[in-house]
Amino acid sequence: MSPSLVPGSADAAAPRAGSEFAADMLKALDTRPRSISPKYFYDSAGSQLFDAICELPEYYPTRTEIGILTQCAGEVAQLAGPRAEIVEFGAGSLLKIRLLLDAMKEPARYMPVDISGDHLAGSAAALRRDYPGLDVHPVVGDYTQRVLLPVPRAGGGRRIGFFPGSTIGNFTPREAVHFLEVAGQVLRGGALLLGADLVKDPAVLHAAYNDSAGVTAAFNLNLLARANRELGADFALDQWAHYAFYEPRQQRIEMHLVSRRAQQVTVCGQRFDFAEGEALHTENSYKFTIEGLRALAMEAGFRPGPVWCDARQLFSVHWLYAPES
Ligand code: AVI
Repeated sequence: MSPSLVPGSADAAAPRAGSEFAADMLKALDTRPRSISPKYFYDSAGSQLFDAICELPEYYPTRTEIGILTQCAGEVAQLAGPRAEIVEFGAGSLLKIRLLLDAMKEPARYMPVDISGDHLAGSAAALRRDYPGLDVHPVVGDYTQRVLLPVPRAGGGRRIGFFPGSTIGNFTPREAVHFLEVAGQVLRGGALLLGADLVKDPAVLHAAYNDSAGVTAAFNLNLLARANRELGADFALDQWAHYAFYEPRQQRIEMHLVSRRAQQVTVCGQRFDFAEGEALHTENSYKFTIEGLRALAMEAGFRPGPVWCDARQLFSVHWLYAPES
């Protein structure tokens, strides 16, 4: 399931020179250093590639987080209390939300917030079928901005936010604090259950973003393939290299696409020169210490609660109390 980092729209056959993707790609190519938001990875091909990444032996975050959630679901249910209303930021993974719903006492409402209505409709239908007593209420919107949610139900319990997968690591620290501030307003008086990948041996991180099957490389290169499909671009994919490395000072994985030779590329009818070795920066994936993540949450007005980790300290799941007012 895609992490729904406010994904772009699905594939389109015709070039759409006026789209947000077009504007952001042209801006990225015109600026130095060249850099574009990772949200453009997630067209339908990119979302499928991301699902495949989550299954890779080297990509530990998904299965580690599922293991932690399986272990802590009972405690989370206690903290949440009866008749909780769950707000998931992104349409998310059905498996992860089911782990919580199965442990909770009479969960009252589930509100996934995602920019892609199609994505939401699919998961909502499956959950309605399996949890007949649950009010499944998808909300189409950009969860990094203030979204309008239905008023709390009469007699309902606490509002609990859910933001798994360490998608918070794909934001800049400033964007992360902004997201948490927005989430804090939505969850007022409730709490947020947040998944965050941890700082660790760089070799483990390196392998996770440079898998031997080349799926992460295909995921990165799909950005150029998407530009070819949607923007009438002419990126020759075999002339670009996937480059991912851990930058310890910033505690982040950086992903880039590096030009294998001097070349010219046309995007939306405009020409751009790339020197050999010149790069387009496509993603940051920040890693956190437990204290660092808690400090970030406090900056946005949350009060840190319990934290759960796996035995190898690869990944963390945080209970964060939202501001009261
Ligand atoms: C969605 N996000 C948390 C993933 C990550 O690990 O930063 C995206 C990803 N990029 C390469 N592999 C996975």
